[in-house]
Amino acid sequence: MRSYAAVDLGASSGRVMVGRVGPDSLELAEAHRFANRPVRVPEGLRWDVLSLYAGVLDGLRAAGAQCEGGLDSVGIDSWAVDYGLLDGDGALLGNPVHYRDARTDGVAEKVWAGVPAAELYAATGLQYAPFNTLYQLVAARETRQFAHAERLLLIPDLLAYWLTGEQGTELTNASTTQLIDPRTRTWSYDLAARLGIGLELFAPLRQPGDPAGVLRAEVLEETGLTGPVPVTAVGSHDTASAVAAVPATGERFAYICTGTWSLAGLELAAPVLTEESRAANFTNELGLDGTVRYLRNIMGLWLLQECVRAWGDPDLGVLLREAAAVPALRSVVDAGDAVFLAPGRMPERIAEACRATGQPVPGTRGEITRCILDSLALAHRRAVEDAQRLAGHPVDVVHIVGGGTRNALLCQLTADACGLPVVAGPTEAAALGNVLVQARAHGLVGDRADMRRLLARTQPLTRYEPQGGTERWREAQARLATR
Ligand code: ADP
Ligand code: LRH
Repeated sequence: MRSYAAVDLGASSGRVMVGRVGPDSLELAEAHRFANRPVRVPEGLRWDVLSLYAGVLDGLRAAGAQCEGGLDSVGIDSWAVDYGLLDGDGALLGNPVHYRDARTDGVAEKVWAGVPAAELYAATGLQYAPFNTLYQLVAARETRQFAHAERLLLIPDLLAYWLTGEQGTELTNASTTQLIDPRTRTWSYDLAARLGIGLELFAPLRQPGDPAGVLRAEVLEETGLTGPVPVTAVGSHDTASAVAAVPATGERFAYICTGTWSLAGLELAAPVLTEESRAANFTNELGLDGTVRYLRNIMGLWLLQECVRAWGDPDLGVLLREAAAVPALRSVVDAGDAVFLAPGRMPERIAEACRATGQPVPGTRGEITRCILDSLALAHRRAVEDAQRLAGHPVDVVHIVGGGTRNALLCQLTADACGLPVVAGPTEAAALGNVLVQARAHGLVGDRADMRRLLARTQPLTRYEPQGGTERWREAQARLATR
């Protein structure tokens, strides 16, 4: 048995998990979980990256205490696109900007005036999202802070740098910058040159499984770990790690990674770069072993998180029971719509969207929660259908992984909406994908299919069969289409 620590930072919480892997066994235990609370300062919305790093150190200490034989390696994954800037001495220049910050408002239109959106898609395969790193960089480059920057490290790479002193840019997360060509799986040099983005800002690319240094002496001292403890590059984009841990037993599957976001789509061998795919806003992010994560971003449980915050944190279980008692599909909103991206006033914004589409306006907490869950299931259905059509890749089953697997109503609604069986689990998929890539780098597991077989054998999974009513979902979809 070997022990691996997986640092997994989601937009709503961070955790350090311990994975114990043997030739035919895989166990995951939580060492430490901490809140990820962004902070609004006068200049905008920022990640509290020092508090996250403190959570990582606390987590590594707790992980070490759980493993008598010590940790065999550490891997780090987090949400995508965001970064820290370093000066020439390697010091962080300010708190990383949150991808929901308003600084990218209107930036895409300026970029498209120089490089049309169709050319950007052909070169990078990335869906339009205002927060893609490319647009963030264009928004940032006139600032004084940027003028002092000599290095850009994506969030997991920044934490790995603080832990080890070594710098790199892990590929799966680099693919979310919109500066990578998904065919060559390296930088899109022409595009960067046309946009005046200096690629020397980025540290050299790393592949999942590459060594990424060892914990520094001060880190060992602070965490009580005994060295040397290697850090291994994993699919450092949390969605790459989560997709690696989809426990599929064949090729004909779709996945939905549910957490703050719902990321719904397919694992493909090659990118889909057609104009139709661009119009449908599908992205081609890079996964393990030459795979492409062909998916659409859906606002996800963020919609509910923001309502819960507005309502003063009521119990989630109670809300979900209330929602289950509300009649289905009374009102739905477009859960893919970027109008829901920014924080604040979420119950009101959902009510406004229902009013604008001539549907009953949900009033109670239960009704609003139901509207969110119906809307998410509907968006899941659209993404799964569109992905199959656009990629010519039919599926027989939908796998749901991530925090949303704990929401049985959402899983059942998704099965009903898609008209397909849903297999829900694992909940901590990103951490498991992180652990398995470390184990694979150390020769403990074989290829991706072996990883998935091990997951299917060892992890608790729940199956939801569709219970009919597909026609009602089609009708609800039509309500939004005729807006
Ligand atoms: P992220 O990694 O983006 O921070 P997670 O995968 O941790 O997100 O998922 C968080 C979501 O999981 C929450 O927003 C919540 O809706 C859902 N969730 C967490 N616990 C429960 C629970 N006990 N019952 C139902 N849903 C839950
Ligand atoms: C999910 C995620 C998603 C990105 C978003 C910024 O945590 O990494 O894949 O699109 O955050």
